[in-house]
Amino acid sequence: MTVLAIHVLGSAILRQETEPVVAVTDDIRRLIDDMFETMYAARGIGLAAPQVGRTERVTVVDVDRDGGQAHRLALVNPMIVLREGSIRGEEGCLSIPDIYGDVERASRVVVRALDREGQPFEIEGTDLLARCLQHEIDHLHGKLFIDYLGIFKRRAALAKWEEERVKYPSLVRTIVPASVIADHHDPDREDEEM
Ligand code: K1U
Ligand code: ZN
Repeated sequence: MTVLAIHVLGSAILRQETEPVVAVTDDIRRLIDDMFETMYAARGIGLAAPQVGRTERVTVVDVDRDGGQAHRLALVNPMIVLREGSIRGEEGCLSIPDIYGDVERASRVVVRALDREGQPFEIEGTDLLARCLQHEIDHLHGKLFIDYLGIFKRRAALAKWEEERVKYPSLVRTIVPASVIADHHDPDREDEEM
């Protein structure tokens, strides 16, 4: 499995509509596995294909962030079939590192998707899972959490991002897996970016 580079705000692919997956092939399964590897290495709770430079309608989620198998969710062609309630909560994005904002989302959703084997399933999400599913499905339609911020908060987030983005001249983040950091740990350098 491979830890993939993550595209950051400014990379055109983050604003593109994805393409529905016609068949869940070995290539899609490899993409799913690499996306889980990347999401855990970046310490995220979700990741969508455009964030790793791919146009397929695929996302992965694990809101428990313990790296175990039990809570892994791979969703191919996910679609929200029910939204209920509304709640504000803080969001971050692996494609806009160090920027956070409060977003109003449905408090409960039901999502229909295909799994890693191409089998249809439905998942109900509340709390952080509901928020994460909505955030990831937005990514699959070119939408980012900053789009929901009011004008002033959005302006402030973008101004902070202008300072941050100089760290990513090629508009991608290279994530160093925790195992590599442990092997070459330099106590004077605590961040994980390369
Ligand atoms: O898609 C992404 O960019 C991943 C993103 C998912 C997400 C985080 C928070 C709310 C909704 C969706 C992240 O994993 S950001 C990093 C993170 O782990 C985190 C940040 C804030 C709250 C909880 C987790
Ligand atoms: Zn995101």
